Amino acid sequence: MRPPLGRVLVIIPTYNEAANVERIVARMRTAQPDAHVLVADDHSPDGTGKLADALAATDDHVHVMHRMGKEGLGAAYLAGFQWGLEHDFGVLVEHDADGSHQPEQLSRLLDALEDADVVKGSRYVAGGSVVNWPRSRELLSRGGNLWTQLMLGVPVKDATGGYNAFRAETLRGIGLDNISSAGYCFQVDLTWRALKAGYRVVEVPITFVEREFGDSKMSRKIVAEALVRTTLWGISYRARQLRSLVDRPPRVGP
Ligand SMILES: Nc1nc2c(ncn2[C@@H]2O[C@H](COP(=O)(O)OP(=O)(O)O)[C@@H](O)[C@H]2O)c(=O)[nH]1
Ligand SMILES: [Mg+2]
Repeated sequence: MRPPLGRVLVIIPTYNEAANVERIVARMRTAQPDAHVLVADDHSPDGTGKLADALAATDDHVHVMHRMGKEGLGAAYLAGFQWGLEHDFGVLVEHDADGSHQPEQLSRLLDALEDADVVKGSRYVAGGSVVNWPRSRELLSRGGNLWTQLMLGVPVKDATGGYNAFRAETLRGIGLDNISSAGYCFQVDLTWRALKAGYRVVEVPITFVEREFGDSKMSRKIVAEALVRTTLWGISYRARQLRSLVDRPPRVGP
């Protein structure tokens, strides 16, 4: 049996999410009244940080981290994780600000975390779905996940997904010091590290809904980063596999 989960911190990274931040924090506070929320804002020019400050001023379960400037999703999450670990949260959750992730489905992730070290909200397991995504975006996501499975041999259908719950012990165990992935590949990076360290990673179905307000920060650079890094990890992983096969050939026969 794993230890009890402890207090939950939901980290919501924001860059220009003024149209979304109040709504998503309110939904989370209603869906999970005991959970704390940390908005990690990269000095959004549209005033998202100020809106979050106003929420924090009247709610002791809402916190805001003001960062110097846009440094990518990965860096914002790493800073949020660090803050959560320092403040003794037992569970750290990644959650988008734009309505793509449903706060009402967090209970699924937390239930599964009772018997896991990492739980990934998954669009691509039975019961999971994607709503209103352009076909091109879904193809990119499915292709990216297929490539990740091929390169890394990971038994995870939605490695790039961004709705994830970690036990604090898992994050401490995998170590956060030398993670430099910035975009989607940050999610693959964490999943891959957790699996390599022997942690139990479980997927639960989620409904991913394309944002209604504000703009996606997805870029070619983010896709290229994910493609290059996953491929390099895969090559070195496959080379290690090959070396260990050569060093210790499988025994044949009785
Ligand atoms: N703090 C911070 N948040 C970011 C950054 N880039 C994206 N985000 C947030 O990460 C979440 C997902 O980003 P989004 O642009 O919706 O990506 P998409 O859903 O893949 O199109 C949203 O809450 C964004 O505001 C960044 O550089 N810094
Ligand atoms: Mg989004």
